[in-house]
Amino acid sequence: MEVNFSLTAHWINAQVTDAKLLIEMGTEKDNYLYEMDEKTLETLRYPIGRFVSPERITPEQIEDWIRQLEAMPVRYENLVAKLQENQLETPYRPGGWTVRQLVHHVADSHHNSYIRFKWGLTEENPIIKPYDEKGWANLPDSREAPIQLSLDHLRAVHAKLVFLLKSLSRAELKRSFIHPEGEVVTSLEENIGRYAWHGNHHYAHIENLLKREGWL
Ligand code: NI
Repeated sequence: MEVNFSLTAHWINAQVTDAKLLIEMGTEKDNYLYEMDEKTLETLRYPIGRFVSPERITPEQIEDWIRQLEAMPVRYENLVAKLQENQLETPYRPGGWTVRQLVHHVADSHHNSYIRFKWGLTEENPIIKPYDEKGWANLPDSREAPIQLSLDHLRAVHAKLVFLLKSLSRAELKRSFIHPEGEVVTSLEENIGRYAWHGNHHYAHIENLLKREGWL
């Protein structure tokens, strides 16, 4: 992946490889090549760690995840609704998505997740349809559209999703779907946790950027 963007430097070129992030930066006077180590990159990418499903998922855990999903749209709204255009166009890390792309991505991703819950509830172990996240994030509605569209979208999708999830029986929560990559079976209850994590994960990307920039 290669992304070009300008900050205070004259130009910056960031390349993410599997293990490290290479940043070339040019100012009026000098050019720099900065190699970010694997640990720093991992922390920037996974500020709250990767999702790990608990070995045993309790009803209390599920309730807590649902509460997190319920509160999420307002938390996002409070975090980003007042940001200026230049702030929305700032990548959360060198070579990463901008705040605008992150907000649109969360709405798109949770829209897909809502559909996966419905597939899982109405079909026997359906194989879900993955989507190209990076491709979607580079479509015009992710790169350029006002974030309010996705904040509204997220509010509607989460309201409907939470309504559905609160109505599910223990047996329905144990239903599952299959991801075609590696044929991984995911239960609906685990998927609730995954998307609570996913919302918090991207929220932390934005919050940490705002803190670093002194914008909070
Ligand atoms: Ni994501």
